[in-house]
This record gives sequence, structure tokens and C-alpha cells, in this order.
Amino acid sequence: MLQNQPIDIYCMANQDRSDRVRWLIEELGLDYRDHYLKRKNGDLNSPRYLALNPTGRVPTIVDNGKVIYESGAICLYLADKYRHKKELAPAFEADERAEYLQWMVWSVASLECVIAHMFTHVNTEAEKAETHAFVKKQCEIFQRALNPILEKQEYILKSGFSAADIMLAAVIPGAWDYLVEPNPAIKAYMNRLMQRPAAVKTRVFEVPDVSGH
Ligand SMILES: N[C@@H](CCC(=O)N[C@@H](CS)C(=O)NCC(=O)O)C(=O)O
Repeated sequence: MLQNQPIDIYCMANQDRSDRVRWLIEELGLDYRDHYLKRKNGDLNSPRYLALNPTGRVPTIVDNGKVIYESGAICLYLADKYRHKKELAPAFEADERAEYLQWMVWSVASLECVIAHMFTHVNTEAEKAETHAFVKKQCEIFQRALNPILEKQEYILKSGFSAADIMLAAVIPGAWDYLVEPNPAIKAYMNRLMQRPAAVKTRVFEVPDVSGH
């Protein structure tokens, strides 16, 4: 399918959950334009933005008139739709399609959701300690799932780099402080991914400037 217009990305910063979307779009070689919204200006709850995304969150994309939000869903959509540009999703009939879907969904539904606990329910010191212990325990379980794979192959799929690596690499840094050391396989994996020209160009791993938000 031809791309008639650049994909519009609505975000607050390159390092919010638009990071994985922009990185994937760059890997796919597609044109895009960023639209930076400011929370403090009420941009997320403006009638114009709510008409695109009634949840008032970012990212949202508009691709040739098609509006879609939810970062994992956007990446699944783009990797399939533009597979002819670059194969970053296994074909529907490929055996690895199952693992691919598993990691695409796991990265957000299991890993990112657990990490997000650290930003909620932490009003008191006791809550903070309890949440920290919970997240640490979960991260140990995540390591148990990822390590045996990353110890024997460079990417999460045996066939090579895919959109699932983008999803995982965008989320793993949030778990960094909770991982059990030594941790060579996940570190080498992240180093490999952080050096990808598309990740560098889209500034996924830079410290965000949130001063204007
Ligand atoms: N599960 C959603 C989460 C979207 C989300 O919570 N985005 C944050 C920014 S990363 C947001 O829009 N927060 C609203 C706010 O900060 O007011 C996704 O992956 O797209």
C-alpha cells in the first residue's frame, strides 16, 4: 500500500509512549510529522484532540485519515500494514507469528503495566516500600522469561529484528533498577537496540525535557 501523506503523530515528547511508534515508523522508512501537545495548555483535553482520542492520552496517529491510539496497537497496525516496506512483523501464516504477538502484547500489558505501579499508590513510605518489593519481584519473573531467549539469540525472535524488539526496548529501561545483577544478556540486547540508527535519530533513549509540559 502506498503512503500518500506523512503519518501524523500526536505526542508530548519524543520519549513518551510515542517513542516506540516513531522508532518503528523510522525503521519502516515512512514519512511522519510530530505534533507536540502541552498538558499545561490543556491540549490533551481540547475538543479537537478528544475527537481523535477520547481518552486524552498520547500517542495517537493519523495515517491517511485512519486514526488509531494505544501504542501497542499502533505498532501492530503499522508493522503489518507496511510490511512490504520492511519485514518487521512475521507473516500471518509464519510459525513465529505467535511469539511475535506474545512479546508485542507482553511488553505493554505485563511489563509496562507493572513498572507503572511505581508511579501510583506510593504516597507513604510504607506504600513505596511495598510497591518497590512488588515491582522487584515481578522484574525477577520478567528476567526469568527473557534471559533464556536473549542468551541464545540476538533478538527476541529467532528470525531477527522485529517490531517486538522495539516494544521491549522502549519499556525495559523502566525496569532497569529492579533487574537482578549480573545481567549480561539483557544489557547486550539493549546496547544492540539503542545503537540502531532509527532509535538514535528519533531520540528514544535521550533524557526528556519536560520543562515545557
Ligand atoms: N496504554 C497507553 C498509555 C497512554 C498514556 O498513558 N500516555 C501518557 C503519556 S506516555 C499520557 O498520555 N498521559 C496523560 C497525561 O500525562 O496527562 C499507550 O500505550 O498508548
